[in-house]
Amino acid sequence: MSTLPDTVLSELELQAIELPSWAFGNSGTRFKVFGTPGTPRDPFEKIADAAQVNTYTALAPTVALHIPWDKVEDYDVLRKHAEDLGVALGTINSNTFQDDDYKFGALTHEDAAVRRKAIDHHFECIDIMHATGSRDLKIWLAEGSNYPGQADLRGRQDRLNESLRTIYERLGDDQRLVLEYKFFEPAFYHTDVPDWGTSYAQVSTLGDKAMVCLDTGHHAPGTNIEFIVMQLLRLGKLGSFDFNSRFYADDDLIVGAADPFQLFRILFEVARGGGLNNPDVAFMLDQCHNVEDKIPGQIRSVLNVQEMTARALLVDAEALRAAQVSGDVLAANAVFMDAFYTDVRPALAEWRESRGLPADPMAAFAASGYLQQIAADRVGGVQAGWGA
Ligand code: PSV
Ligand code: MN
Repeated sequence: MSTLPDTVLSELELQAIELPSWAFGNSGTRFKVFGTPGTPRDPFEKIADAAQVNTYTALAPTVALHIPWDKVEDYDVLRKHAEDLGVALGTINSNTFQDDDYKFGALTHEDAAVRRKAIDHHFECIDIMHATGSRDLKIWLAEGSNYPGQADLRGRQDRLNESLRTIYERLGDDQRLVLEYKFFEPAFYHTDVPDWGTSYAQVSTLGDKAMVCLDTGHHAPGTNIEFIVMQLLRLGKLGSFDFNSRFYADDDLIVGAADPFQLFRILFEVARGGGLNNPDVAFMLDQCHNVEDKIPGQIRSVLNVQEMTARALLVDAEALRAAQVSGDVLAANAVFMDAFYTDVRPALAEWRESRGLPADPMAAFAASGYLQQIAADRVGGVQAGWGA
């Protein structure tokens, strides 16, 4: 395929994928964190690196922050810094998973004082959102238990609802809350928000400004994630994606790396359900680059999303529908697979060039010397890590 249809290009032109600030810091496993020369030492340097991704792809105009990892004295200054680099500050992620008080829960804790502390943290996040101009507050809760009988499952669900309501009521008119689910980790027996159904049950009681966040790595192996995408879009409650890929657990690898076909299927359902370039559905990455360079890792990630979106948009909807209606199983599957197997890379390269972007953003970034420059410049200080 040498060119893509205008209908596809007009959708691709609007695509925006938010980058996680923490992807630019050092990260690793519980065994070892390998440092990289030039790793950012503060949120300003993380945003400078994120802006590089947008410069070479025009796909990543916003950067998500994690609080307290990205706390700064003055958020107006950080906001201005981002704008000067051609990007904006995006989703604010709360963090109730790294404080001793939260050992047995935060928003679900038995002790009202601990719940109050966790709620106050979210109030602080909302204050930051006002300063950064962010719309979304993303909440992921590391809450659960390890042993049967350890916790009162029902009571925790009730306290969670009460805490979320208190946070929700604090949101501004244009702000939203997105509640992320994850089936296990750090708790191994039960998790308080383990699945989309629980997130949906919780946010549905709050109101229109509360939505579900779907992190692609947060499902049991074999889960049909595109079915969940379809259902949440159908219910009007798919607020955002945390894109990444996984082989085993919550691996946080480059989106589309482990299973490009799954990413294609997800993006097909997004497009089918009206979720593409729909402001209600935020596309974000939630990844860590443990052994590869971080900026090229993010460039590769946004390109993977772009590529699979293009392929998903190539599905011949009429032919697919006709085959489905007539019960022609193999023809329907062939229409679907034809689009998946279409190599759109040459056409995308040509299209990028026509828009004044590099045909090959990975090569252009590598040739820019930016990585060598930051390795030379960022000497001294403490490199930021996942969690700092
Ligand atoms: C939890 O595993 C999670 O997916 C949440 O989105 C956190 O904010 C993020 O990872 C931290 O890396
Ligand atoms: Mn996530």
